Amino acid sequence: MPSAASRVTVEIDPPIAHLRLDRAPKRNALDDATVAELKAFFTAPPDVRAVVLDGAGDHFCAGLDLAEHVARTARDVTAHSRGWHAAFDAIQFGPFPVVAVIRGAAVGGGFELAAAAHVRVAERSAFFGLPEGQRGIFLGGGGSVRITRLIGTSRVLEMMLTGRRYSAVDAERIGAVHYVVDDGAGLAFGMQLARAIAGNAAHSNYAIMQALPRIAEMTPAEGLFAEAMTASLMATEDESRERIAAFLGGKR
Ligand code: 1HE
Repeated sequence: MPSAASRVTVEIDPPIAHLRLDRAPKRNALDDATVAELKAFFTAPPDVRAVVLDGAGDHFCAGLDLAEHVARTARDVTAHSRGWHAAFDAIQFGPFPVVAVIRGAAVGGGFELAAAAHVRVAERSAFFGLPEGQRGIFLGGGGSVRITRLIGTSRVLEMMLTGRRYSAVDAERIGAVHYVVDDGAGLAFGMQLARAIAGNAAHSNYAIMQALPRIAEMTPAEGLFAEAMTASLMATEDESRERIAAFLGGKR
């Protein structure tokens, strides 16, 4: 049953939820209402095992709603940025993996939003840019942390200075997206990936999305210890034993 919210449409087809930024006339620019709806979804999630996130119309997301931003004071901008951090953290470190399907623009905050997802599928029309320098602003939705980790600080710096846009194919080359598919094929492919993800043990998916990025920030010694602890917690779940036994019993 589809349920329409004002900015984000949620459609549940168990075990997958399909979230769609639904503000095509403004190219799905992220105003406060949209970010609040995204955060609300991920902090009080329905009983699903994976999410597909895309945008209505020809563009995934035009980033920050610039019309809302013009009158903000320095203090407002800090609070706004921290609000985005909380919302995008709720996505990255939420209850289930998120597959972003990107067509057209994923620029500024739109790229930052895509970077908070766990798997990124780009249709050939997709392009990625960070026009903050052109607008006289800066990243504020976690891009300094997440996008730099995806493609490296040097590339982010160069994109921001020169206004360079990466095509879908180039985005895959530099590690910004995992897949490039034909125009119009993204949602079906994203759903297929989400169903594969949902077929994993939920506790493993949770550990993969929660532990891996944190371990990546640890010293090697800390990381190896955290990895061993995570491994022991995962492997001793009843479901893990059942899955391993099923494999050994010939089930593929
Ligand atoms: C917007 C926004 C927006 C479009 N805020 N209203 N983001 C940007 O600098 C990107 C700005 N947008 C664009 O570059 C283009 O709109 C697109 C390449 C995404 C799409 O182009 P196009 O030709 O299909 O659409 P358009 O004609 O540019 O825009 C259609 C409408 O959406 C128009 O409004 P209208 O009332 O005149 O019809 C635009 O004003 C509106 N619109 N993008 C507000 N972003 C927390 S820090 C994050 C920092 C950033 O994200 S900086 C990057 C901001």
